Amino acid sequence: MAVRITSDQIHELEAAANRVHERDLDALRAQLADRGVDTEAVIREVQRFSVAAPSWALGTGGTRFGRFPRGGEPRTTDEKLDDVAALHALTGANATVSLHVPWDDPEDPAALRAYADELGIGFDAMNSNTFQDNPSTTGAGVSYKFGSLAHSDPDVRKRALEHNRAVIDLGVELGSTALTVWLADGTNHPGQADFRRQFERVADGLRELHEALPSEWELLVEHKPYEPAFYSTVNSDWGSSLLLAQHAGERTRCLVDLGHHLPNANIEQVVSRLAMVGRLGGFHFNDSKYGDDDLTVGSIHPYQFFLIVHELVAHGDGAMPPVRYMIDASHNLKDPVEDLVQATDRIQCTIAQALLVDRAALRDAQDANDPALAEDLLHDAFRSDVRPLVAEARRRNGAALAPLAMFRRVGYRAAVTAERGDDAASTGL
Ligand code: RM4
Ligand code: MN
Ligand code: MN
Repeated sequence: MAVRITSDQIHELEAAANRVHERDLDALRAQLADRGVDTEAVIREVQRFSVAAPSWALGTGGTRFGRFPRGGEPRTTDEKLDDVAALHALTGANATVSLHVPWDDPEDPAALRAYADELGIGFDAMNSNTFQDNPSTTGAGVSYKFGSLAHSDPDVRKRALEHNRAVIDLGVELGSTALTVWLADGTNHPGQADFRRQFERVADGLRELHEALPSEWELLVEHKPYEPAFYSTVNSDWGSSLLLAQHAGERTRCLVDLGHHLPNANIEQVVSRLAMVGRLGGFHFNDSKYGDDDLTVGSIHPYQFFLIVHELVAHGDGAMPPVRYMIDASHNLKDPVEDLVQATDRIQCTIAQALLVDRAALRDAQDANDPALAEDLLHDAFRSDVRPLVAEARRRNGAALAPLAMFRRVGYRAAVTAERGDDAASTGL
């Protein structure tokens, strides 16, 4: 019997904490009212927001130097859904899961969908995997060692397209409406392949995929500058990604993984550009110090993350615009669910902070060429402690005031470890 966390249970366990919360909330409300902030609007927007959990990050991640699994990892996609349901109960903001195929390879998609429905979880973008050979998708005589959609061999390209189409078919059965394509295609050695021919093959492959999209579906292309390809990547940056999206068709948009930029890239400006031309498709939230570190979003560069969310809220005219929000992380040390709780909390807090920016005053300061004032307007919002507003949004959604503490209090990991065992291995990163 799966372990469930319920709103009633949370409510009961947090009864005593409510008084302190209300005191903090009243104090903050009074302060923000003086600044002319509509706190109810901020709470409502945080309540409305949801971010998909990555199915591939519910188990322990690893590096090429090792992996240190913990107990109670989900053994099946059903058990991954159980973990997402627990996460959603705690945060009120993870109503969907993003699957990765064939790491997730359900035998009975209708049954999986029915189970997700029962848990109140939906399916966000599907992810295809043509970066690993897998007998069930690659087949005999074909390998992605030298690429997939960019491969010189038409058979390999055909197989990669077939896999992507199969992922779309599975997504249709699950009620998803998007496919995210991240390719490892590239080169490790100068001269290994022709940049242009590789790019053209990928562009044509994506166009074929676009043609195969059901109505209501969109295709997301995700760029990444390096890894596993160490010399060149076909979809290496937002410019390449935009070219690919434009070539593929109008329902193809660019997905921005926050860890997929070379050091010091101005990601908030990338977001602004893509949004401006209607090609911003979604996000993979995470943070990084050096490369694609897949650390908790906001843990290394919280101000940069704030500036990104500020661009979004400005673009959405005071609301998070309707693109796809997903977390993409790898949990080598932390409990995966704990990290996802933290990531979701950081996103919720950053949305609340970005909503505090006085955008009319900012525009005036920009037009008056007053960079000091403009910066202070951002700084005032970023320095605000919005945690009581976020806790209130969660409380109103039936979730926890303090989700990490609640996760520990209900003993979720111990309970699932008793059920799933100490050495359960999850598929994924
Ligand atoms: C990649 C990229 C993709 C993810 C894989 C597992 O670096 O971020 O989004 O699907 O990792
Ligand atoms: Mn990603
Ligand atoms: Mn990545």
